[in-house]
Amino acid sequence: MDWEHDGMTRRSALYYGVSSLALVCSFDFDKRARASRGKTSAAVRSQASSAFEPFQRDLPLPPVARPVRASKQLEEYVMDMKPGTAEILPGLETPILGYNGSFPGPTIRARRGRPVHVTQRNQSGRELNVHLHGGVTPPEYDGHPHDSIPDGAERLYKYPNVAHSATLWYHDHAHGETHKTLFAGLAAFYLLDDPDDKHLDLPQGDYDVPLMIMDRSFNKDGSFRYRYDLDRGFRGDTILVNGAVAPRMKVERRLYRLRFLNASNARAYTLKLGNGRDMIQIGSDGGLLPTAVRRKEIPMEPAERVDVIVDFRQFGVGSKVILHNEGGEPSTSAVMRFDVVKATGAEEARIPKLLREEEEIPEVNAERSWPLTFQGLAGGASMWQIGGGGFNEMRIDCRPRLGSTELWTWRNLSQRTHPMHTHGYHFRVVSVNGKQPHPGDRGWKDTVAVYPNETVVVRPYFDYYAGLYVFHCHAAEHGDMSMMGQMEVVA
Ligand SMILES: [Cu+2]
Repeated sequence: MDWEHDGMTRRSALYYGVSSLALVCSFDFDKRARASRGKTSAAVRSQASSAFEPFQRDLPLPPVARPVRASKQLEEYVMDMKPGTAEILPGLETPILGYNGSFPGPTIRARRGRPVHVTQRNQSGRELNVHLHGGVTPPEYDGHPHDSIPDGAERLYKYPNVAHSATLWYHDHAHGETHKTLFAGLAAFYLLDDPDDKHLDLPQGDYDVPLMIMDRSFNKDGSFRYRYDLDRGFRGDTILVNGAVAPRMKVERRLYRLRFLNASNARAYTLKLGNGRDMIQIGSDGGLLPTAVRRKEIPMEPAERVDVIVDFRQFGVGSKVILHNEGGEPSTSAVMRFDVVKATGAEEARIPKLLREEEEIPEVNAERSWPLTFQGLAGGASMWQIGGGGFNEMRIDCRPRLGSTELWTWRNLSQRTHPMHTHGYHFRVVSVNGKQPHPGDRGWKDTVAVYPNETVVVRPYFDYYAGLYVFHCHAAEHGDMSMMGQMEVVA
């Protein structure tokens, strides 16, 4: 497998300045993909429009990973990162790169207080690593971009599961390559539950549904079609949920917990249910909010998670309720549809008012300011920068003290949105342009949208592990080139 820039290598693309070029790339898993290059999804659409019609397929659920060994103290998994195929468009096989060759990858269901060990075997033909996004993980298992698994090798990742219950996900974080590997399919859920949440009576089992939202474009033979755009990041013309084109899902007239994850390279969504029906937000990146928040629209930048409860009892049997992406193009405005059917049993879940007590956190120990800029370079190339510099593995950008909190100011001096992500630690959003953040953003976060010309102040809490971690923009094309810094948390 390799990655093409239509004859232009990444290096020469950088030399000539990718910012002004829209490079057409094809994810070249086999000869058929290569032969069909040049055909866009638009062409496919005109020939097989039904494949792209929304609501033609039932929502698939990602497979659930089975541990190879499990005890009360530990669960152990073995996974292969390898090529596979996915049936996304009827009758066509889409080559993907996936955990166990599946797209999306297998969901790991973990329990707070019980560690999970995952042996990741790299059979992909390229260097990879694994980042548990939102995980509170010792640095040696966090997936630092320069800490990779060579092709043919394997690596044991140990996740202690010490933090609160939350919707996490894992994905590749190879240096400079995430925009390709994430796009190719290396993404999966990691749902961390906490037995102490049981008293909340949240919807469970079939009524607790992970929804991985992403955008793609396709070649005529069904292979993914990628277009490099350093400025805006990749924008596809087709929305997938759990790997199906804008699917439909039968829902009973009862409460559902929906766990939204934006696993797109760079596309943001504004989710709206029907003509603006209530979604009750109960969680964000770092788990449950202090109190539930009623929302009619939910903006989601890449890598953000939002957990909501939807009360489908407000709809009659036979209702078809569309989840829209407000502000999407015509082909990217439908995300999925809920088809309401009769409830099979009594409702056991409820919508709790109080979800989690707000913790006291230590005083602010230091303040830092990070301007976010698009910098022209000699030779006409450009790069995204944090604090006036691109990523340099030899440079440590800050050294916070373990056990402290700090105030970090993201100042976006560019015309694009940057979803800023910290590894290893969560933060609270203190202010957005000097104002209080939206109540849905007042829980623990690990990724926050910083819109153009906006100033967002966050307060990271360096609570668990000392060591070297990265922080970066999660628009994959921005983070790779090279909007990323390093922090070394010192004990
Ligand atoms: Cu960015």
